[in-house]
Amino acid sequence: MQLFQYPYSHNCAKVKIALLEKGLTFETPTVDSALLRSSAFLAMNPLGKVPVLEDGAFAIGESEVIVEYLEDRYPNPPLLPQSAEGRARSRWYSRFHDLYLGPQLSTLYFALSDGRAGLPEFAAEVERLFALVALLEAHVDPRPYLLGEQFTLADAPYVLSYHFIQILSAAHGRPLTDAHMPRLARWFAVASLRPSAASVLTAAKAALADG
Ligand SMILES: N[C@@H](CCC(=O)N[C@@H](CS)C(=O)NCC(=O)O)C(=O)O
Repeated sequence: MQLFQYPYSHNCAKVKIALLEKGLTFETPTVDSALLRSSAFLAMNPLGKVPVLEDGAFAIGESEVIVEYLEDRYPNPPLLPQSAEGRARSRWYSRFHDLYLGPQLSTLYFALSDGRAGLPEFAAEVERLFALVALLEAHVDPRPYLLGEQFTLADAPYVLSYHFIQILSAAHGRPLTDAHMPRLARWFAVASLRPSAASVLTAAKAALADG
């Protein structure tokens, strides 16, 4: 199995965590812009974006589609709760991440990589990150994971994004620390100890340090 990816991408991190949690063996080829635009890659994902999972003759893109595929194809250990309500709650966290928090982090990340972090034009974007984090902080009640005792797909996307919340807010001059989000900090203190999370965080931090 191959996961085409960027090591510092929160979308790719989510899939890597799901693969590791399921004990699957996979390789993680890092893509470059030439590969993303190649006809072979576009045949796997016409959007020309990572992550893309290749599993034998089957290939698919979009992080949430991939983790749902993994759950269907390799159901043990499960990463979704049994109940319809639990599965819906898990998908709420995934959607909140993918549609709101993740894109906001990407906006602030691109400002940083373009050398525009902290400029006044991004003040409203930082404010929007604060609002999203406050909304999430008010909603969560980790016990110790977002849905209770089981680590699920609800938790997976937030592992790397929690780190990004801290480093990007600091880079833009308005650090969001554990003290601003104590419930999320409590969740991260437990979730980040999982081997899957620790491995993804280590790889992402090394890639970010390399520039
Ligand atoms: N909704 C997609 C987002 C994928 C995405 O934006 N991937 C970025 C990396 S995080 C990418 O491949 N960017 C390369 C490009 O757009 O050229 C998912 O969840 O997989």
